[in-house]
Amino acid sequence: MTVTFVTTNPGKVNEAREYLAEPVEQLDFDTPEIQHADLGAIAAHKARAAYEHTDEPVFVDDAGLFVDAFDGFPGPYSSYVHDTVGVERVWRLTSEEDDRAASFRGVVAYCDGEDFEATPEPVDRDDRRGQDLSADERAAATTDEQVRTDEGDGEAPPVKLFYGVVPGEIVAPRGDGGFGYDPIFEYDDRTFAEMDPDEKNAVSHRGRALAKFADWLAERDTTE
Ligand code: ITT
Repeated sequence: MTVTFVTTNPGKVNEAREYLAEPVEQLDFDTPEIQHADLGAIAAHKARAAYEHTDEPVFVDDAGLFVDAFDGFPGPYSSYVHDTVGVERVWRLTSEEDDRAASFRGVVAYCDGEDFEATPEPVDRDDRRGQDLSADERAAATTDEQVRTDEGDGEAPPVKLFYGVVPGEIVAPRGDGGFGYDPIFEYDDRTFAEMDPDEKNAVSHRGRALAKFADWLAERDTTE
């Protein structure tokens, strides 16, 4: 089965192809994104919109850079900050802080209109909009889960979420590889931009989320 990765970002597609046994096709479509403090809610909404657009099995990815000294900013606003403030100035702002710790967080969200009968221990959040999750529920939503929302016209298809996190430190830009914030994110003495794609995948937020997604897809294929 071919899975379609709906994203405008070819860097993400290269990383996904390293992980998934299934052929991955990119659909370069700018899926509408809701504003939300929680990446999972953004990704679930994005996956459902992508599925409605294609009517095929799709996955999307939503990621962000969370700087500890700024209480997680830019986090879900990483794309906007990247395009406005820019990576160099994010580094300069962070360099004025004693604490330069940060993390990349990412969520892969999959939707194919099926009910995911084979999902191990799915959490069914029936009839609940991601936007209405309480703070406690959002805090709890850091494990892989199935999210179902009712968008009004009958039942919206469920979405399966896979989370990944990697801790690191913000440093002066180094390296030519990767994309986005990679040049200023250091993990184990190297920035992500100084790593090959497979090295980055082995430790990155996306790699961790994709590994879980790949396992789930493989298990689902064998149980169907
Ligand atoms: P989509 O079409 O998939 O949404 P995007 O590039 O807008 O592509 P996100 O909204 O998920 O993706 O990304 C938010 C920002 O974080 C954006 O500026 C990315 O370049 C950056 N980013 C995401 N993943 C990253 C990674 O692995 N390394 C460096 N920067 C990353």
